[in-house]
Amino acid sequence: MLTPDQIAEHNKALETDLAVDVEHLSSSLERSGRSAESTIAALAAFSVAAPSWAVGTGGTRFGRFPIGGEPRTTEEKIDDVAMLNSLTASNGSISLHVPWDLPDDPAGLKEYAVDRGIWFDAMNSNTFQDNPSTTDDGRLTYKFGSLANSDKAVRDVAVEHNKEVIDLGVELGSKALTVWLADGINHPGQADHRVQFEHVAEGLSAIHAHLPSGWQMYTEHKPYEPAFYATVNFDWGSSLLLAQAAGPKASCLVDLGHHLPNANIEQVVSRLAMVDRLGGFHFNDSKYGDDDLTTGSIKPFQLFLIFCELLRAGEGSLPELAYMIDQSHNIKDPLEDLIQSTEAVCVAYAQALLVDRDALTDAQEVNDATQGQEILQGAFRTDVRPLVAEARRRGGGAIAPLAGYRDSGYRAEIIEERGSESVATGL
Ligand code: RM4
Ligand code: MN
Ligand code: MN
Repeated sequence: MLTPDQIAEHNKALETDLAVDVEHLSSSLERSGRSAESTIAALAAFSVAAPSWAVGTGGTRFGRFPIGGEPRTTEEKIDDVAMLNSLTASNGSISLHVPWDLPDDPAGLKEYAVDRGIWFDAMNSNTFQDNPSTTDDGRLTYKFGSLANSDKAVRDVAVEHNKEVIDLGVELGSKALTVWLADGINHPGQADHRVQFEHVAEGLSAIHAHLPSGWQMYTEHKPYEPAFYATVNFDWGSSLLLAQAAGPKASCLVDLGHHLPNANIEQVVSRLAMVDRLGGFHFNDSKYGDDDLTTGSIKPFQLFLIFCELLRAGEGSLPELAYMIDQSHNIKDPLEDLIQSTEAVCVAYAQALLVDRDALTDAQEVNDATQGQEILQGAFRTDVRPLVAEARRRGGGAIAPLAGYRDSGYRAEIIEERGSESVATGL
């Protein structure tokens, strides 16, 4: 990770211009009664978790092209996230995926992370791949599902695995478990929708019973893939039913790529928040399906509207949810993609903070659709990047994190250290 001195050196050349830009934007916002300072303060307090499975290169079923220097261990993944956070000052945590991450010495790993200013966000279980240690040395398989499997022995090991992930999370200081299941049906007639749902509900409630106090559990829906005809937890409605069946500490996690085309995700967010079952996000962007593209690169307006709904739910402040990035970096340097995604999340958040919510409510009350749109567009079209950069600078990060990353030579350094052939665990 970059030292404060290195960051200061990078910032030195950019500080004067940034101050001018912030000043200019502040006065233009003030003219319409909005405050740059409060936006900067809110941004400075915001952090989005980095996924441990996305600091290596992603692949498709057609191929995978390792970038070089991919982390070989969870410690090296933490090093990458610490590097990212030293630049962005907004990625203070890592979300682990088990067994892709399976530390021998959890206490040592926790210390390693703490030393680098990183904490552990939600833990992710994995019952979408067979894992000899959890599937009884290969005798049992998740080929036909995990919590939904017709074989009780398989369902039991899947529950057991989730409990072990919680136990590991407790040792690391995490406070939540995210359950994304691949369970579903590939061929009509293969299994019964209702029976599968009931099995999953029962399994989730057994996992829920294992949650320590202060813990949360998130159900993450996805319409298809790897099951191509039906997925048990396929939409927010099923996710809500499953969270309700699991218990009071369960809520729904919205992965932005896990919706059928044209789904109104901001409305999904509104509904889940309304019933107090919105748990968190996996940020990414999507053109067709679970594309895991750079957040904000395809539908930035949607991202902005999602943040508007979040601020609506939190009455002007961001609710305390699990905010994570979940992406697959197939051709870009993963750290560069995470820098861009973090910037996009912060930009959308800042723009949403600029919405005059009282004026919007007034316009809605008199059915002034034109004015309602003006208010949203006015905020969305504001170039808030100086505020985001200023928040980063005040948090000890780089004014221009992408340039800072490129100038640092980090990738070349880790290729030297880890080799050009290393392949991180993940998909
Ligand atoms: C899934 C889903 C999960 C993630 C896996 C790797 O599509 O998004 O959140 O853990 O991919
Ligand atoms: Mn996800
Ligand atoms: Mn996904």
